[in-house]
Amino acid sequence: MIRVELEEAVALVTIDRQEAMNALDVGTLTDLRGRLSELAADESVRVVILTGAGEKAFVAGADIKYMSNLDVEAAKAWGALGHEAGRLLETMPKPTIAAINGFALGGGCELALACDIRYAASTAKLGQPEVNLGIIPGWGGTQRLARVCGLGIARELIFTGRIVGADEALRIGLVNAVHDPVLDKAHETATLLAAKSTVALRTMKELANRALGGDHEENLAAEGKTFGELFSTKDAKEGLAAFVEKREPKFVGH
Ligand code: DAK
Repeated sequence: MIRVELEEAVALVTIDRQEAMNALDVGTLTDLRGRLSELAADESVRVVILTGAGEKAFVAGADIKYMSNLDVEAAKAWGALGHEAGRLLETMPKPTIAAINGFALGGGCELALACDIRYAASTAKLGQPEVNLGIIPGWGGTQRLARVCGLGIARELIFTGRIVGADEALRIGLVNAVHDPVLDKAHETATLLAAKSTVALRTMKELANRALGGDHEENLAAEGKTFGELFSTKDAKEGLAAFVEKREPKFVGH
């Protein structure tokens, strides 16, 4: 089951399947994709936090019992469903924050990797142990772990399946901070971001998503063009004027 709680402009999405360490079966993942799609389109929601229910797990992966019976076609569809959820987190026009409250393994680590920011509780354990099941990370782990931690670290972690604790995750850049309770840290950042210009955040996210791919020259050109275009927005005028007038800006999102 997926719970969505709205508090002002922040949506807290909780994956709740505690009897299986919040592992994702078809129903839960389909539900998650649907809720993320709604939140992506909902302009009243400015920031999305993703977490797991209970104290033990964020998400302990894709459901291994379900996967043990898949044929090739079903496995491809299962991979596509996870990719869709990851792409929503990665591309929705607002920041996404993973609050990693315990095990984030396999598909769980991959969902966290698709978020813009990751915070971990000190008890968190992260990794891509798929190799121990004779399979590979199938929801973005072979790509996004390298983008977040660098290719050398990513290769070691996906080849060995080694699980890292919160402190090592912080050291290798897999998480942005370690904090207990982790949801407090996620809410603190979400509140900060919710007060910023939504059009500036959306535009930065789009550009940052291009940072490690495509043509560098073209990406810089896109930044330059978009930077100029933003000067037509009320938020840019307001932000610049507020600084000059020594007051707090009030952003309207366009
Ligand atoms: N799937 C299904 N059930 C799981 C599960 C999982 N990933 N993780 C935990 N559970 C279930 C356990 O089976 C147990 O259920 P019962 O036996 O009580 O019915 C219950 O949760 C409690 O777990 P434990 O008794 O094992 O609890 P412990 O505290 O002893 O251990 C643990 C916690 C998280 C260390 C352990 O449960 C564990 O190692 N779980 C598996 C972690 C894992 O290997 N995760 C990666 C899964 S692979 C692809 C698409 C997707 C993927 C790959 C390819 N393509 C289509 C190409 C994704 C792959 C994965 O995510």
